[in-house]
Amino acid sequence: MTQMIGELRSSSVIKRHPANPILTASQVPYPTALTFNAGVTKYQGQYVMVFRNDHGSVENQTLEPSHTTDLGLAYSKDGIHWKVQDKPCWKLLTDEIVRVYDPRLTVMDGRIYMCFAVDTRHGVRGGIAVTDDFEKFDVLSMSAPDNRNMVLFPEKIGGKYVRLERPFPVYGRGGVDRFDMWISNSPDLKYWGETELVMGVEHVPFANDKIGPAAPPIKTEKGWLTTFHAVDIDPNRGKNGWEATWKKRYTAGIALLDLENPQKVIGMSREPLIAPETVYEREGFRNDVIFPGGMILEDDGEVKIYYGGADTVECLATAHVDDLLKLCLEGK
Ligand code: BMA
Repeated sequence: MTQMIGELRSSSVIKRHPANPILTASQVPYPTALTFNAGVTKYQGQYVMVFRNDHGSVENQTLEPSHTTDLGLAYSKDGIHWKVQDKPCWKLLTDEIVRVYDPRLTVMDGRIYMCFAVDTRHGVRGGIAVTDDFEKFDVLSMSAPDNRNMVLFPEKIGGKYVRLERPFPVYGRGGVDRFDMWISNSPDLKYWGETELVMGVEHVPFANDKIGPAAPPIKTEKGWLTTFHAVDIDPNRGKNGWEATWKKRYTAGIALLDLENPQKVIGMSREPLIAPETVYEREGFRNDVIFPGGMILEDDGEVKIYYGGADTVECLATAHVDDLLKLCLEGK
């Protein structure tokens, strides 16, 4: 029997930006219905965002299961106000790939690496591409199904590239969602292995369904600070969004991983960092979804956390890095 989680509140260290939602479909100069789950980083002196566009009709609620998705591009000088480019930057549709979504950006050695998910006719896969200009993307690797939510650490650790990831071992986890956070490494970003478990869903007190990596980790003196998404399910939720069957809630958690051995969790907040509370998080295509995809540590210690709200819009929350570290270390 699944244990129900009940009411959840965001941590008091989090401030939602007053300009939220910071990006909506209305700011996009080409057809899109939902604009959310962005990867965000700083590159060449400005903020850059690659966001997910889901097409279809919001009014007619024709978004699932036949909708298609592409990735849009926006730039910003302050990380708050965004100028969306006049066309999507990536579609990646083939006979086999049905859609590309949930980009995450990591800058390494002056290049942008983008992790992404694809739905294919033979399973869900996660890929890594590299670009210098958001016009040409070279795909470096694609996982076996079913795996996604990959995020790259921004530097090599122990001489290897490292990523967090979230395979979906349905058969081995009793035929239901019981999905966990894993880590792999690679000598070249192409071949991935030495895969190990980082955190199980049962380790997160505010999840009863699944967890997965959220934004790419940031480096601090105390360890790698990393967000994750945590999902709880409640069959009593009723119709919870535009989809008749949606019974889940997505919150954001925060954890601290060891600098040299990031498989090791140093600490984790026992409570969610961000739980759905505002109208743009509580009501949309899927109600009650917080889905972080970007985290930036500013020079003054402010951490910007970008997240999709209700699978509909893109939002920003901030916190001081010391407060985030404290949450993780107190929760050990
Ligand atoms: C996950 C992914 C995300 C989405 C979330 C909530 O499984 O599909 O893209 O934001 O569900 O619907």
